[in-house]
Amino acid sequence: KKWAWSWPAYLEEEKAIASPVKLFKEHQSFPQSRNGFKVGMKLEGLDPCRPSLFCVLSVAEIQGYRVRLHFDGYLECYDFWANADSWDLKPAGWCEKNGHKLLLPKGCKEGEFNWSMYVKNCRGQLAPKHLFKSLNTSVTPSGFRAGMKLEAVDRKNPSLICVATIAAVVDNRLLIHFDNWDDTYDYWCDASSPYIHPVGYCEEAELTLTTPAGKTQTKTHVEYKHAKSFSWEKYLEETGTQAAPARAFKPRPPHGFQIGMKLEA
Ligand code: MLY
Repeated sequence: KKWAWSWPAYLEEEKAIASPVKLFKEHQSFPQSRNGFKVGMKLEGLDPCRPSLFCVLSVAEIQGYRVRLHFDGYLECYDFWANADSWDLKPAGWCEKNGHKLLLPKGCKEGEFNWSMYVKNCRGQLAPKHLFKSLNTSVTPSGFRAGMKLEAVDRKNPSLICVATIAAVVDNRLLIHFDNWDDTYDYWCDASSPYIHPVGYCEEAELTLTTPAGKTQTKTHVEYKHAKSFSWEKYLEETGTQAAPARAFKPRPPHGFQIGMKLEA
């Protein structure tokens, strides 16, 4: 006999209740709720595996409020899902306007790419500007400025907190760059991100601060990690830079977690 799985039977068996529908927002409840994007529309967006690099993308699939995005000219295995209102999605032309590099569709030559020609040639359609929520909401300036120094988590090596610089600021998003490292480690994050800390945080938290790799490149970051000689005060003076002011960092409520606590993840 075939046994068909069903929610009502399952809930009864488990003596469980379904989360009440009224607790969900419209875009969570209705699969047909539209986010405005359509399959085939083209846009610019951040590569989640390289979160400092904007790329030419096409909408490949839509599921409720989420969209699957495809890198033009690349294999489907790189496709990724994003929320329709994500800051990481931008209309065509945004990078040029804001002075950021755009990864072109595979095969396109630098300097020969032009959005209007491109969509015409592939009979595509640009995603219209009004679909991008992050462009249409005003933000209160965060106090962070390009050039300021801070301590930031290296997302490729997430156990490291390192000496870093704000390379760019747009809205309340910061482009984080690691001093004396190439830009493959760079990433955009929110001003309220737990990845970033004010100068002096590691010392206060008794954590090891990973200091900038030496200019000679003879020492690895591991050796520098144990270098006792690094001083923020000296470094800021030497580089003629400024620390990001502590007041720009938003306090977060205490989380209550303690070492050893069990949970499901
Ligand atoms: N294993 C890598 C770690 C690089 C860390 C870079 N961060 C600090 C930006 C290496 O030694 O090359």
